[in-house]
Amino acid sequence: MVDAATGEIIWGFKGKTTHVHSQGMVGDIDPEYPGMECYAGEAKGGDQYFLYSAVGKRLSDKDMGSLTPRPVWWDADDLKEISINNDLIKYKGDTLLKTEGKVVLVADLIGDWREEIVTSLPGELRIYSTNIPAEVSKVCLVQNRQYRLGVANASMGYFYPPQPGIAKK
Ligand SMILES: [Ca+2]
Ligand SMILES: [Ca+2]
Repeated sequence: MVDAATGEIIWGFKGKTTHVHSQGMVGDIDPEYPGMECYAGEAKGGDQYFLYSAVGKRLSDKDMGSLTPRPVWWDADDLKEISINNDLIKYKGDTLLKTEGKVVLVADLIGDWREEIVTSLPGELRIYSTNIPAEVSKVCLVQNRQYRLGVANASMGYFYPPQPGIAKK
């Protein structure tokens, strides 16, 4: 974790690593720890996994089942669910959805603040959208410039889920 303004390292893993995969996951998945959790794992000969709280507490060293879990706002609470392979799960909880095909995009396409999951199958592009009613109304995420750039970037090769920016105070 690096201070974006100065480049100063705030926290990190101090042990030896082999090849930490360039993708991981950042999202608020665990209500016990404020803010967004961070996950990564090793590929190419390494077997370590890292789940940290926003302030750098190591929460787990277990494999989540993918080097590229995708955080998704799916149900109606503030926490993100996680798309891992073809399961959409709540962290430490239930499976909410099973998808088919390769996940190629997670984005708020339809316009409330929950996100759709787009998958690719032979001859088919499929969009999964939540059917869980929300009791809170929020501005759709693509109104946020940083998020919109993230969605656009997802069409250019490696897919990294978009994150909304935070207004500067
Ligand atoms: Ca959290
Ligand atoms: Ca949620």
